[in-house]
Amino acid sequence: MSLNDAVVPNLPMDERLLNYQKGSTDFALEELFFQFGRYLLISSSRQGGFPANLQGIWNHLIRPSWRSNYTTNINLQMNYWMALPANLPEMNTNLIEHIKRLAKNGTATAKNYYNMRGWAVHHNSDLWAQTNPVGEGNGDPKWANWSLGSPWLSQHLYEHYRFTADKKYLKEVAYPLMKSAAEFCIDWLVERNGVLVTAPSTSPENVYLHPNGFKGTVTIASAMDMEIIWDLFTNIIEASELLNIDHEFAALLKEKRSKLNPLKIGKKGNLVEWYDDWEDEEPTHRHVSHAFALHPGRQISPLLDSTYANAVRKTLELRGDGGTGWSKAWKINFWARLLDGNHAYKMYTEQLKTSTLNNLFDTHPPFQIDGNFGATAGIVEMILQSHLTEIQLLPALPVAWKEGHVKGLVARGNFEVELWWKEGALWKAIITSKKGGECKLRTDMPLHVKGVKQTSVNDKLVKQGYRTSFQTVAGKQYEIAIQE
Ligand code: FUC
Repeated sequence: MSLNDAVVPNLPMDERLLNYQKGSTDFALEELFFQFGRYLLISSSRQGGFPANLQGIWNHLIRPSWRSNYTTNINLQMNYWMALPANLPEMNTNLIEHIKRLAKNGTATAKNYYNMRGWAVHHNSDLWAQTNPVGEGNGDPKWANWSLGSPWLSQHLYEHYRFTADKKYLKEVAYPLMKSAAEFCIDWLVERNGVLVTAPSTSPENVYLHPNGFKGTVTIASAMDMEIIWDLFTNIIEASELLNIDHEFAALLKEKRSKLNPLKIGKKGNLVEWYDDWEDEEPTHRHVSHAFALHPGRQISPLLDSTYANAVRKTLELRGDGGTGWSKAWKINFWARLLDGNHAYKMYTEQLKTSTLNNLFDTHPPFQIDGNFGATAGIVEMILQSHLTEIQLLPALPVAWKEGHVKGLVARGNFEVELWWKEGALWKAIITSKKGGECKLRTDMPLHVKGVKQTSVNDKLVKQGYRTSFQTVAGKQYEIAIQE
């Protein structure tokens, strides 16, 4: 990646960071932090080993913070968001292998704790793939009793397919594990007033103020629960169509999905986090779990429905731009998904200014590696998105990055993307099709694909309103130019 032809200042890193924190521009540092995230995953998730944990391989303490474990209500997942779009699929295999181990242990947990089918994973895990509820019987339920690790981790199983387009893997590895996680969810859901809810339910680590005067953490049907289950069911329905298998199960999931307690919009225009529109004890709480549907989910997008997208935007505004290192990193991704490049960039600069140590490690505080990985994923989201049905080129480019070039990013469908931009707008792109198939692009301007028949839909009133599609052949490169 290169931004604005940045020149590397001849200064040690601590001085560069200090200058940046005081307001100097350093686009080379912004590039470096992105590459550093990739380097950290290459170093801490070598193929054949374990997934990167809270401190990666850099923990130096005998009793590290949070035991340097795997926290599954955001942190483990954040570590791997960038693996596929930043072209490190080999590193992702450690996560997939660990999910297999979790599914094995989690089957016993689902059976022994709840007498349910499928596999369950709770809020903390470790090298031994622990899956049972944590807290030794007296942990605060806001973390100890969060039980939807298996559907969330199943998203990573499906995303591995979406990026690699490897149907054999989907059929043999991902699908059976996803289906088993869905069985747990089906058993976990209960019907109340004609809709399906989770009970008990929490919204990771947050506390609500009930109008009756008590503080609570346990509710039913938190928005995040509904969104995670929607995500898994949607992925399985899609996978069953792709593989042409298991149509009856897909039909059951369609029915269940349509009965999930609907997402609501609150009195402040916010997306409601709890069963009802209750206030938060800490309005700027670091977790923004109910925005899962925006990222890493794909249920809410300004390109799908502006009402819900505006509600998440309001929620993010109410939560504010503060938070721990990983919280800021998540917010880069959220704002990029809202197609607001300037706000995403603001979060990126905040990350570097207030949540980064002199050696460029993220700090919660203390040091926690997830913020590095989450920020790296956020940069990709600013430049390339493909979570909906199209590949979006420069969906959230900030004004500050006037010129740039990036290569080697990957879009779902297994398309490798190289692109250039000038004066804040796309100038040229080269797409390498790794698996063939239709390539569908979304941009802010009309495109011309050299040498192939293309179809175009142009709507300049909508952001990313130009849609161009063409058939590709595996192994071929396609040059995309801007239509003058
Ligand atoms: C979750 C977060 C904390 C911390 C810990 C490792 O519990 O709420 O902020 O990141 O994981």
